[in-house]
Amino acid sequence: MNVKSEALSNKLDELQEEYSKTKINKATNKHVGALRAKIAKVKHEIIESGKRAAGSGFFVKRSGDATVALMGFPNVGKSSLLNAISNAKSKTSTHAFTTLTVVPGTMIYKEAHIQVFDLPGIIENAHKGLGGGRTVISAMKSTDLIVFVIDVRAPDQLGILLNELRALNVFVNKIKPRVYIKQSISYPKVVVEINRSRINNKDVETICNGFGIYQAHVKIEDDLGEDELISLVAGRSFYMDAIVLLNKIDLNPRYSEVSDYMASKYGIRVIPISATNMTNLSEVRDAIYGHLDLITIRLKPKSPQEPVTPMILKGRSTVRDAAGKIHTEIADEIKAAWVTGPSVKFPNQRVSAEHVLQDGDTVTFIK
Ligand SMILES: Nc1nc2c(ncn2[C@@H]2O[C@H](COP(=O)(O)OP(=O)(O)OP(=O)(O)O)[C@@H](O)[C@H]2O)c(=O)[nH]1
Ligand SMILES: [Mg+2]
Repeated sequence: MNVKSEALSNKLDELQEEYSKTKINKATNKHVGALRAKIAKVKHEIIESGKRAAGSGFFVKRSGDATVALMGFPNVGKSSLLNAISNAKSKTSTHAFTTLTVVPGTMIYKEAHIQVFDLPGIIENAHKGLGGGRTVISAMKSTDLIVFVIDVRAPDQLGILLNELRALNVFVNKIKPRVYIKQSISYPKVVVEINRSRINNKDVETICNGFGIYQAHVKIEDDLGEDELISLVAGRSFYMDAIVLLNKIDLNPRYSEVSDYMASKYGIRVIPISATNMTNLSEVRDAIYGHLDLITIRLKPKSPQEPVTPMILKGRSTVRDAAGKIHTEIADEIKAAWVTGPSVKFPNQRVSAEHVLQDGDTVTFIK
């Protein structure tokens, strides 16, 4: 951790301690408001300094149709898992901190090329930069799915990992709350409109002021807490999908109790596995593919001499999206398509360019 981020993180600790010690009443109201705004500002600065630090960290080159990050404590078996489900040969060993950089591997599933990143182990206080944690987490943010790897003998590691992510404004398996901020000098102050949220108008105004927003209309459509609003206003929140792999189940015959406990405690999908014994790995591949929300379609050329080519798309893509993946010009020219498969009622059905495709469709573009 650099000197600046360390100073900021100490400052945040001090402010938060002061905040927790201050009794909230009429006399202290103003002071509390100012404290909250200060906290918001320091949090923002920490995130910004982390972003810069991450720039000098490892370079993660995206390739393929989607990317996935393996995240977990050191020595839980991330590298062993990567080697088992992809073409990678990441170094493994019996001691912690074996992997020190990002190791990519490609997992091919149903014709999708899914890039899996093996990341260095994360430890408690990673969000403050411990063990290079900030760099690891920022590399993770650029992926489409988090795959937590947890040692069956230490299930509560998951809670620590979730807290580390939360401290860097990564919200796991949560839908992004709808918050709209329209700044304009036509508003006398921060005008707040809340539909249903535990946060109140005054808090919203204070937080906005903390970020230099004094004249605006703020509309909050979903329930969210103070911290979440702060990171949204700072424009730094990330919403990511995640699953859990409970590894080394060969070491605990009562692993299914652990798995059930975690699933209910954290409300997350848990798959018990053994990376070294190759147990449940097909379920892992299936879950990764499923959570990435990908579909595979087939493009049928007009002349039967040319080959049919598979194409991977995000779920709910249209005929025009598929055309756009070949070339933006083609996307503009497409008027319709003939489709055979799950998204239509009969083979070679003519559909518009806005038709939503499904996994397993075969498509012929009509210009
Ligand atoms: N018994 C058992 N051991 C495993 C399993 N998976 C991994 N291991 C062992 O756990 C140790 C650590 O595995 P790694 O894959 O290097 O762990 P890692 O999470 O990549 O560790 P770092 O790179 O240090 O973060 C090695 O000795 C592995 O053989 C498993 O399913 N069962
Ligand atoms: Mg490793």
